Amino acid sequence: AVAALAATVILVLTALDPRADAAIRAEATAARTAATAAVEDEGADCPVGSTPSGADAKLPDPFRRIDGTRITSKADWRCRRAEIRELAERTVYGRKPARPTVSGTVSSSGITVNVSDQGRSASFSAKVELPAGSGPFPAVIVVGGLGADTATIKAAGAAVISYDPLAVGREGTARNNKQGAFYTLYGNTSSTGLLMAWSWGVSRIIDVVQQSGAAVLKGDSLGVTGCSRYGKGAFVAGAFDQRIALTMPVESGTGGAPILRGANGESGAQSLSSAYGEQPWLGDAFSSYTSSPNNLPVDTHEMIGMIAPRGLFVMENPHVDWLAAKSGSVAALGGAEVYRALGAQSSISYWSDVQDGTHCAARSEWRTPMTQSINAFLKNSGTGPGVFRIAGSKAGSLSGWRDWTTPTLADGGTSGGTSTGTTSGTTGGSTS
Ligand code: MCU
Repeated sequence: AVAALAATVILVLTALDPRADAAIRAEATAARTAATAAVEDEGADCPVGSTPSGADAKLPDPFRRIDGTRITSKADWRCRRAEIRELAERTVYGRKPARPTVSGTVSSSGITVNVSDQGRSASFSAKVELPAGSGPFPAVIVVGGLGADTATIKAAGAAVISYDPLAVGREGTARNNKQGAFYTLYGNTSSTGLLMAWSWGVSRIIDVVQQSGAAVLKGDSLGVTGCSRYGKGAFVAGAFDQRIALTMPVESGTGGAPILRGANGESGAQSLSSAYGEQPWLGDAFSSYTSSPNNLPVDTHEMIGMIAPRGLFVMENPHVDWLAAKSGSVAALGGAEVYRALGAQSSISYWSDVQDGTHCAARSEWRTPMTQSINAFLKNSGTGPGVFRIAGSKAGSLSGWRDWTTPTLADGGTSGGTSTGTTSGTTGGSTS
């Protein structure tokens, strides 16, 4: 029914517009292609200097390079993003290794993923549920079983790929004995935390979908979502894989979307040391920052910037203080400045103004914007919701958190930026 409705919309558009249906579709596809990338990390070749030290109680300037200069063009964002990616790996999440050897299968009911690297191998799988109609379908990867509104996803015409991240990074282990497919490959003493391991698993599912050809699922039309701890994982997955067209973290709390500098000071919110200690979600290196987040060279508004200009819909719950929604609103407002600078403001949405306080409930308020997001970013139909609905009780103010302004970035080529320092990033296989 939804596919038929979409077809009707296209027909109506075609009737209103003298151009052919194909021309409209091509234009929409070009717009989408500009946002997503063919590869996981377009900045893997960018040089990144050493980690800056020094405390700053305000949010770091997303547009200022490690060498102190500011970017001036949209093209400069590629290597500035790589700096943020690298600093986030070093200090918050741990290393995401380069793609290992990946193989697997995709069917209408499931995906198998086989990974191997330097003689070690592991496998995991995911369940597939198709929407009505005929494929190939866009799809949303649902991290963990909690609370994702799979009915809305399917009603919008996207398949659901249910992925159990615990098979890739188990909870309940000591940091020096991590378990799961990621750690089978990279060692149980890897300093990479579970969120990044889960995110790596999402990327390997995408590898398999893309390798399989578009018989069942469309590898260039994939989203990711999850709630709570799996919202943290969905957030990290979207930030660290530029092939993901739509990221929808739900009620992710401390260690997810909310600014790390805000968690310890937000009334009732989970503290950084609590999130660090509850499970090995964050990387081992984060232990240095749990009581001094002002020393972090990055914050999550910049991880949101890593998702820009791709589709992002952040959902939060203002009724449970533990979930740090006020810090979440600041992250979204700060990250939106990157979207704005890149000319993609309508691609980020945030919504915490909801009635039902149950953690990970499927909320009626989110149905329409979620459907709109799937249509815009996974089906090339219309634009994203482009809304910011922040609950008054948890409305943070960006102005108190920044001392930088948002530049007008030129459309042209790259500028400035010395290339000193070590080249690093996703080229190495080591995670410790
Ligand atoms: C919001 O995510 C977590 C939270 O960080 C934990 O402290 C709490 O125990 O569980 C939440 C969650 O995953 O709930 C299902």
